[in-house]
Amino acid sequence: SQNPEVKLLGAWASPYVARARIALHLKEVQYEFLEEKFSAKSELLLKSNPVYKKIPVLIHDGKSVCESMIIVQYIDDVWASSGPALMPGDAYERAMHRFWTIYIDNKFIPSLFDMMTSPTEEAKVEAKEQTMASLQLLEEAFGKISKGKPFFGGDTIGYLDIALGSFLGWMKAFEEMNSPKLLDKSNTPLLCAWAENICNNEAVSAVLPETAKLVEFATVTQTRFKYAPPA
Ligand code: GSH
Repeated sequence: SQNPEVKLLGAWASPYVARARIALHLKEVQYEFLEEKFSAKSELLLKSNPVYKKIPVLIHDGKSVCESMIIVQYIDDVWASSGPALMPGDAYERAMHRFWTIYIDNKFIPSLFDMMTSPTEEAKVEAKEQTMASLQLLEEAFGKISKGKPFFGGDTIGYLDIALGSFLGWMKAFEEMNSPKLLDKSNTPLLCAWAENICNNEAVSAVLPETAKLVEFATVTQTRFKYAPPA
C-alpha cells in the first residue's frame, strides 16, 4: 500500500534498523528511508528520539516511534490486515516471542559484540562461551516454539524471527572475521536450517547487507572489531 507518511530514520549497516525494515517489507508498507550518519546525528533524529538519540525511529503521520521491537509491534498493529501477522494469535506464544526477544537483546547481542570488542583475550573467550551457550538455548527454544515449522512464527516469519534474524548479517561477518563458527550443523542444526530459510526470504534479503560489505565497514570504521582467539 502507498504510505507517503511513513519514514524510517536508519543506517544500512544497523541490525536494529533491519528489524524495522524487515517488518515494513513483510507488511508491504511503502516508506521513505532516511540514512543517518553516525558522525553527526540529524536534527530530525535528535528531535524524534530525544531520550536515546538512537536509530531506528519510525515516523508515521508525523508521530515518532522508537526502539526496534516496539516499532515491529507497532507495524504489526497498524498494518494488521496487510501481509502475515507477525505476532502469534495465542497469548502464551506471544509471551514466548517477547521473552526470547528480551533475552536476545539483554544477553545474546551483548555477548556477540563483546566477543569482538572486549579489551582482553580473557574477556573475549568468556564472551565467546556466553555466545555459544546463548545459541544453544535459542536452539532449544526454536525446537519448542516452531513446532517443526520453518520459523519461530510457524509457516511465516514472526516477531521473534525478526528479532534474531536481523543479526544474521553481522553473525556471518564475524564468522568471516575469524570468529569461531557461530551456527553450525553439529551444534545448532535447527537454527542452521532456520537461518537459511530466513535469508532466502525476500523481505529479509532485500534488507540484510551483504557479509562482505559489513566486513569492510567493520574493518574501515572499527578496527577493534577483530576477533583474535588466544594462541
Ligand atoms: N535498543 C535500541 C533498539 O532496539 O532500537 C538499540 C538501537 C541502537 O543501538 N542503535 C544504534 C545507534 O543508534 C545503531 S545500530 N547508535 C548510536 C548511539 O548509540 O548513539
